[in-house]
Amino acid sequence: MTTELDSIVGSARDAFAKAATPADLENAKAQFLGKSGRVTELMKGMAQLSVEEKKTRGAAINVAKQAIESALNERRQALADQELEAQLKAEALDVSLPGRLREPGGLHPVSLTMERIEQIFASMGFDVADGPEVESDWHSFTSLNNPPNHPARSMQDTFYVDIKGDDGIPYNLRPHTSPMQVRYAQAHVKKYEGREMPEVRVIAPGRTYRVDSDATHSPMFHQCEGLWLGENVSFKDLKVVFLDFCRTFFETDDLQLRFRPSFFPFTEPSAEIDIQFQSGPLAGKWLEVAGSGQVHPNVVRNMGLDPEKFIGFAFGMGPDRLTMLRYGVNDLRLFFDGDIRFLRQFR
Ligand code: 2NL
Repeated sequence: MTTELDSIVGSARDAFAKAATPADLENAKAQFLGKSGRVTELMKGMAQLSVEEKKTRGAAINVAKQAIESALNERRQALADQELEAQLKAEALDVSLPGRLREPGGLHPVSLTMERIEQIFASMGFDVADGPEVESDWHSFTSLNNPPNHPARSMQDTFYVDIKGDDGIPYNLRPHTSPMQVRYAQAHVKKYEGREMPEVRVIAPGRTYRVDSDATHSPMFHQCEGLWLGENVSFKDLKVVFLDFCRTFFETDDLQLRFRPSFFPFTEPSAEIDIQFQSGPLAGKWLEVAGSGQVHPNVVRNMGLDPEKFIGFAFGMGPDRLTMLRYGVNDLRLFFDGDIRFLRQFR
């Protein structure tokens, strides 16, 4: 008798131990404690026994039943622990893993220069004008006193697109930002229609294009032009404005300016502007930083102004070159390679 119960308890323990999942375990439980489980069957078999026999037999079956239940609970707990452990392992957060570093971004060095130029000229009362990079032939050349087939056009040889303007001449990628100054001046004149217009004072920063590519020339480069037209604006004003700009831009008063006679179709007279630092790594060398001149009467007229009344100056400079000078960069192409190791130095 005892051996039979012992063997049932033993096989229950074996069955529970073999159950690999809670579902397996519940199935195994049914084989012993379920409606037609082996323990339940033993209880049913007690019906014919005498009261005395029922007592001892019942007690023995109960001991066996409790042993099976406690084996069951033990196994349930073990499986639950096992499951929890697997889950913890799977969902583990490794708090020792270093975070993914998101470095702060920054402006491109040439953009820093552009913003700096805009801010300095704005402080001198210049408007900042922004406009199309694909231009009509009239805006890029003819309005600037550079008619079709004029040899001076080769100074600003640029790229053309497959779209023709009203004049039958293809649109171009602007070789300078002067067309924007012509646009700005025309719009400014219109705004003052019928009223006295005091002056035009504007800079035009932006991307420009020319057929040129080496260590100091890129087919796409930046330019910032300036224009100041009024009733009595002279070369003296150009000198003051440009010297003030250079000293603020390079953060030094230890700087000389030199105007060297030159030629541009849109100015007469024309001059290259050179600067020389009196101290620092670039001291003693004349560095060309801009072209300039008194705006040609034809150009003033093309802006919708009377050249007998309005006179002034214009200049054009290269922010790429200014950036090279300010930071000591020796190859222009570094600005356009997009190498993060170079660019992050300006952050
Ligand atoms: C250069 C030469 C220059 C101008 C740009 C200009 C603009 C208008 C009218 C007259 Cl709207 N002139 N711009 C004048 C002289 C020189 O730039 O090679 N710069 C890097």
